[in-house]
Amino acid sequence: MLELTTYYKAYGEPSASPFCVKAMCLLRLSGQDWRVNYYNDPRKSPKGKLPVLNDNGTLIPDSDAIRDHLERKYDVDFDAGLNAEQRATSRAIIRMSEEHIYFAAVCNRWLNDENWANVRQVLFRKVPKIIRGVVSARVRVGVRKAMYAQGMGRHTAAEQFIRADKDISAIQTLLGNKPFLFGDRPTAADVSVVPMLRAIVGSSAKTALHERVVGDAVLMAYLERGKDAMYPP
Ligand SMILES: N[C@@H](CCC(=O)N[C@@H](CS)C(=O)NCC(=O)O)C(=O)O
Repeated sequence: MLELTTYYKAYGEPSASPFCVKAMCLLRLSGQDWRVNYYNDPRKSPKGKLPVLNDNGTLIPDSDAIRDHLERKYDVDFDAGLNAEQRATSRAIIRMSEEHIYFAAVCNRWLNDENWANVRQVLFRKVPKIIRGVVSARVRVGVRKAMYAQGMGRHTAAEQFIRADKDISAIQTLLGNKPFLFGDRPTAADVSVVPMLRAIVGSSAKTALHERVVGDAVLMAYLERGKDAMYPP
């Protein structure tokens, strides 16, 4: 049996982490039987992050490695039907989503003071109330340092928005009027993009980034379609 360790549900998503949701989508689309193991502390996982897939005792950390594993071991091709150029574009979309939009989303969620009270309440709900303030503040300091080191945290919220806005526009252009990024059915790029943008939709504060996604009916219809087609039932 395949078991996926992920963060708990939050903001209407099956996990607080878009990477965990992505891994759930990969598992659903793979057609394999799997179950979820909710856990909020990534420190003991092989790379100190979640998701982690346990395939009969073999641990596979990282959603990209989970994809490779499913494709190799279970003979799945998440980009079936795509030609070489489309596969290359897919890889670029995934990188833009996971290595750029993601960091704008993290800053929006964790570092925006308008969001913080809600984030602390939702993401730290399993932490006893008496230590919740201390624990959440410590984690937030870690996120701030990580975002500074990565680079996104060096920009103001307005600058972060300008950067993410261009990426979202690129996704909209690539999507056009199609149901999914490469046609009528979801492929690996949708598996990455949909949870990432839906994590922004879940932001409790009406930030510019949140409004950018929520305010676009075509994009919102795409995210809803993606949820129906890829999310765990
Ligand atoms: N490249 C990884 C990224 C996973 C990741 O960044 N997970 C975050 C949550 S969204 C995490 O567990 N962070 C914990 C930490 O950095 O301490 C993947 O694709 O799985």
